[in-house]
Amino acid sequence: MGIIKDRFKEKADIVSAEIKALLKEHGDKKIGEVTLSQVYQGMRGITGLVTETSLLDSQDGIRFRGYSIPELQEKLPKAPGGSEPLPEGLFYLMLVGELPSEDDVNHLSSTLQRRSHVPNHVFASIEALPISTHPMTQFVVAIMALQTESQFAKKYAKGMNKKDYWNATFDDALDLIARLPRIAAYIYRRKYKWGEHIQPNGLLDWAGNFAHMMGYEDDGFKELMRLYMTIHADHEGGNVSAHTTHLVGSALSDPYLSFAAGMNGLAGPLHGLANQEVIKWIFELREEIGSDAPTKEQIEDYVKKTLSEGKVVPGYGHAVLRKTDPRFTAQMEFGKKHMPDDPLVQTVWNVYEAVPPVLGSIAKIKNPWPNVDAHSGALLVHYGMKEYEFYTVLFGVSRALGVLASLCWDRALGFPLERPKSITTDLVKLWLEGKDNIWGD
Ligand code: NMX
Ligand code: MLT
Repeated sequence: MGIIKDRFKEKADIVSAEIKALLKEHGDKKIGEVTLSQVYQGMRGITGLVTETSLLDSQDGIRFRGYSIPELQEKLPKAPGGSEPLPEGLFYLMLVGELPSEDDVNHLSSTLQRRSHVPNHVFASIEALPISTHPMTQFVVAIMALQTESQFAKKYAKGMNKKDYWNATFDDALDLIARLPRIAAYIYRRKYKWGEHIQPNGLLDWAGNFAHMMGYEDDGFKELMRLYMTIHADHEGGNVSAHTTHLVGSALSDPYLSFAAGMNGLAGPLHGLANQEVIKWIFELREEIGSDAPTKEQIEDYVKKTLSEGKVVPGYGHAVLRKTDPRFTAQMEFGKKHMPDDPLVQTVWNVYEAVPPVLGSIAKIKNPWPNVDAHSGALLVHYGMKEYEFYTVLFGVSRALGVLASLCWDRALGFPLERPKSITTDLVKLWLEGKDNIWGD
């Protein structure tokens, strides 16, 4: 790991010096104005965070260190015989800020293999939970149990110089990323495959080995996992899982504690749990109309029914995006290449035609287009993974790449405790009456 760690530190030192100079000269410049509505409505559009790993554009979608998803598919190293990017390569890109060579990615793959040992008490903690426990709860419990291994926590307890925080964070991030596939696969096999576990294959890449440990040997599924783990990895810093990991990390909680917190956010239905909700919604639609191939009209009626019951249409809408999510498009392309005749995948495409006009006709909905979660489940079902409650765990394993790379940057740049100001409605009323200045000290 030495080489990649050294490259990261070298880059971080340069950026750190740049930020110092930038703040010295421009620290007083205003970056925006905040309205009362923004304060009450989820802080939409308020720029308040720095996240180096990726940037989201409302029209074009996500770019990782400047690279779009099709560019990553072209430029990142692939597995032998494969055509999807290796997610290890994206991790390197987010961490170091440069595209990796094949050797860099092979080095990272074997480092992750070497560091993937999961202690027995983690499996025992999972086993202590009822089998009915939601996979995301099992996942978070396992991450918390693994916190016993945190090098950051141990070094901090002994007394660590703040200049060394980044180093221990880097080691914890690598260890966690190495171990998560084993933990996730264990939960999957425990809950859905009668506890028949599969040992890792040390010759495979990170995502290929994850597919193998879950029991999927199909090359198509392994390629899907490489694409899936790449496109779900990061979505700039304001989304719930990234922001939570960053916020908790800002208290110098170690990477295990911080990541577990982020995963609790990912488990919410408006965030990562939406991927299970989408496939559940489509299964219920098929059940209700008694057909595997609902027509556009039947889908439209079902959307209207969902809305009339006061529910959201899962997989559609976004807090930032205002166009079709390029992560949806990448999955659609994968579907066209590998399974164009699959009826469930075709239903996802019909839903894509039917939903936007309905949601677009409702004034309050800012984005009627699909997000990443609208497509992923159908591809997984195609390869036999029908257990949709598990889907958010896959999202979580991938999200580790982005949020933990960001945590390394947070520590290397010495970012402080995050603590925004809050106000009360009584104070707002006084301010509106001219009796108090809520923006004052
Ligand atoms: N179905 C029904 N209503 C919707 C939808 C939708 N798909 N999207 C937005 N709205 C409603 C929203 O609930 C809100 O209603 P109200 O004022 O009554 O509370 C109104 O439209 C305005 O919302 P927006 O400003 O357009 O969206 P916001 O930024 O608040 O929320 C989401 C973004 C993603 C939470 C929202 O679009 C949603 O709930 N979508 C469905 C769940 C989903 O797919 N989440 C996954 C997001 C991606 N991810 O993986 O994290
Ligand atoms: C994500 O990938 O985190 C989601 O699209 C949600 C977001 O960006 O707010």
